[in-house]
Amino acid sequence: MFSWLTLCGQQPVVMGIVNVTPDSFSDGGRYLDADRAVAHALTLVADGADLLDVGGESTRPGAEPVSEAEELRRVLPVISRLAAETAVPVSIDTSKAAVAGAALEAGATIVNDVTAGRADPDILQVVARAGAGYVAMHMQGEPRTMQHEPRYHDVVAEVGEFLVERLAAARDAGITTNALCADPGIGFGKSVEHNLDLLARLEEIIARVDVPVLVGTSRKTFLGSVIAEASGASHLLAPDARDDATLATAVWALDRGAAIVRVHDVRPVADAVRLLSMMRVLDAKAVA
Ligand code: PMM
Repeated sequence: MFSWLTLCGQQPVVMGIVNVTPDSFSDGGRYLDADRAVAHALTLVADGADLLDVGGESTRPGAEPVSEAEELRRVLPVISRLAAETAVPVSIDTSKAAVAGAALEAGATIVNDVTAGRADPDILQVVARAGAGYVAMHMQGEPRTMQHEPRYHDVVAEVGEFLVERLAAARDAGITTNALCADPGIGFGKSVEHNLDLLARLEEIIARVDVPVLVGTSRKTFLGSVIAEASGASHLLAPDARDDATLATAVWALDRGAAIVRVHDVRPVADAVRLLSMMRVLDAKAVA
């Protein structure tokens, strides 16, 4: 039975991203071949990743859906090899119940669902039956259109409400509370200001959902926008030039209480987690 408490109860953890896709926004096409994807994943573990998130369908803004057969063809060989070759838990980034089921049989122990069970509600029973971990993420709209004028009255309140409702649906389907994790879905149907508000008021979301919270800012467009505006640049930085900004937001999220950060460039974030954990111990001693 998977438990997030066992994985991140003591200190926060770093989820390394393994995209086996031709079109992800920052690393599309680099690890489409299973050998390359596995080699990359093992490098992330050596860099300090505590878990690996394997995805076969891009969720970048404007992305077209991928068939179940194609998604399975991309992810299954990578998951079965990683389950055999590393000790860290493997998560499958999918919204399809059949892909989740096959990935769990191949050795994954977590399902990361960017639709929080809305795209294919059977996914919740699949997770419950397997005793797997589950990440429920907030998204407004769907990847093809989600960045066309996202609107909220109060983004933090609405994302919090959505997550509470989807976690209840997951519990109703039989997923235990210890197996649940929530994610505000940075960049999924949100403007730059919405993303910054969610980070600034992350503690409100964490207090509301009462399960570990995962935050994924890695290389996302809003970071490029903030840096371009601050530096007066006329164009966005390329995604893999956003790793310093990713580190800053990961440290912010961890300091506010995030339990899991999902990143492409693992090493600096893993170092930051170690340092933050040491500082927390010293801080607690100084107060006592
Ligand atoms: N972001 C992406 C994909 N999957 N899953 C969760 N839970 N949270 C995220 O923020 C998230 C995700 C998009 O980034 P990628 O294309 O670089 O993987």
